[in-house]
Amino acid sequence: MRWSKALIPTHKEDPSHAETTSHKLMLRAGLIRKLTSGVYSYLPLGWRVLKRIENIVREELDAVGCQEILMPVISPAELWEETGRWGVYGKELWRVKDRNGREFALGPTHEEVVTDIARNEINSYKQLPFTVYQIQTKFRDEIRPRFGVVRAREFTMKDAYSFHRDEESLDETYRAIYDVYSRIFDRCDLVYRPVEAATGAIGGSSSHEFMVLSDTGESEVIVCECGYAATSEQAEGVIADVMPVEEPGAMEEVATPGMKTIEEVAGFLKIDPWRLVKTIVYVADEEPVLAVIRGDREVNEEKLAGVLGADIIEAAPPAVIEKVSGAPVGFAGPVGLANVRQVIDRSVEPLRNIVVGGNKADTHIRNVNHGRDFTVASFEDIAQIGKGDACANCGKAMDSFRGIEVSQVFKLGTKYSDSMNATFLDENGKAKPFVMGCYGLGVSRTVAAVIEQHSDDDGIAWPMSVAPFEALIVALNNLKSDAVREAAEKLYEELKGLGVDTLLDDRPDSAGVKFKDADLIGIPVRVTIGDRGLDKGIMEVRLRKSGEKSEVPKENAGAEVLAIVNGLRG
Ligand code: 9G3
Repeated sequence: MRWSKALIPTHKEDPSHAETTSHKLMLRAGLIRKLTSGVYSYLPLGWRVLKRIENIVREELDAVGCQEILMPVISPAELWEETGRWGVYGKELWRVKDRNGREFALGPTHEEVVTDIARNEINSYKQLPFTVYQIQTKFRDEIRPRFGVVRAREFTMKDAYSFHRDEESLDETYRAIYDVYSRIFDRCDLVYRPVEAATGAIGGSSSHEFMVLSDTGESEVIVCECGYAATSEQAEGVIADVMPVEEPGAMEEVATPGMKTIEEVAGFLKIDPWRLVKTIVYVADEEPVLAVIRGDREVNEEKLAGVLGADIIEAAPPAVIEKVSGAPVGFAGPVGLANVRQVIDRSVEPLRNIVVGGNKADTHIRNVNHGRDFTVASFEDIAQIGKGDACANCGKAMDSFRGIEVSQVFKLGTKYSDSMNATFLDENGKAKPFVMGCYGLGVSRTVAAVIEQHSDDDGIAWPMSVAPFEALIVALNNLKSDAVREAAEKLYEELKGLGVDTLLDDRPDSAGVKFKDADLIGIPVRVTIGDRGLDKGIMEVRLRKSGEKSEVPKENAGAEVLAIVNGLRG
């Protein structure tokens, strides 16, 4: 491609609204342009990278026998009603109507559609297992799209679905795809970490996410040197603080006028935040529930939902809090509310003489002791676990890092085949529901993840495996110097003939502009052709990532550059 004819609108300045490195650089290097909130166009460079990553995904999935298909973006509401998800998902499910007023979903994922295909086409155990995948545009009407393509409302996902006669067969595919993802991200030159993940509303028995390490990643990953790793939604662990052993004191109400927050009350009563045990009112499957936890810790709603066996769990609105506690927001507590279901975090067990809300306006109670002043049937683990907490496996203090979730694998079990009556006949002619797995990989999100890990102050430094071009020829002063123009054209044709994806910067711009742009768009191998070099019979080669420079003889430049590109192709 000739730059003078290409649509590569680079910018010197960071766009003010972009917060992350990848978002800034994808805009500055002319890879994407925003159409509307969370919706992007991919310009030539962005599109080429997307295609490079898609092809790596295809090669690796095809190599393990997955079959590529393409399902419709749009699917009828009736299908989503069969699994109950039309109602479960709120505004995030992008719904549209056709000319007759019939309702449809713009697909955020395709469990329903693919299970419909399976129930119509597969009827014997002999046809199992099989795995299909698609690379397709997904729609999720995010409440707050941000970070460019990382949390977009329209994005490209590879989503795969596997069908099995039993869990054992599913486990084999789960492991195979897990290994495929490792190969894909290795080939994309990404530093990643598979972690245990919450299955969430999708259901199913287990799940892993692949996290690409990035300081601006939205996910927090808790890790231990023993190998344990999990997202903060899911992380198990022990709050290992040693608490002072105290004799239980006499319970007494204290006036805490207008003090609602932990800081205000702890400050006023001159106590440590951990001693002020907070009570958060939730509504789980329409029932009020009190979650009781140390004042300096947060409730993990995934875990609370798990303890309650609830599908839908939400923090109670003020009206419910007042009704349940008989007090304004900020004064709820476990004492005297035995009629409301209470879940007490196990971090409360070692505490003595705690302070809790008094279930009365402007009132707290001090010297409260569980067992005596409120009953605890069993202590549960509902705490958000983080850096510094003890590993549940080995007891060591855990660490944390931030990451971008680029893919996820799920064991779905029969959740979808049961609700959609998707069955096959086993050896004995008995109808059985498919056991399913599903596997996602955010292709457009991976573009951003690569930039997060392969960029510097000058711009993007693409790994050769996903670069939009493999070599960039920078012709200096090319409009005035015939020698430069001819040598550049010759090398361009030669490299293309040798199968090297080459971009020729034949623009009339100055050397400074060309070198700045070269560093910004990050093509791995840059060949500079200028009069001074030609006079010495050489061309300068510079590797974008290392900055390493070398000279190649102008006669043999094509073969020399090919050798360098091959060295980086791996
Ligand atoms: C929805 C909406 C958003 C969603 C889902 C459904 C996430 C939903 C989870 C998955 C699970 C796997 C196949 C590929 C890999 C991920 N957000 N999930 O099911 F209706 Cl609006 O998508 N699906």
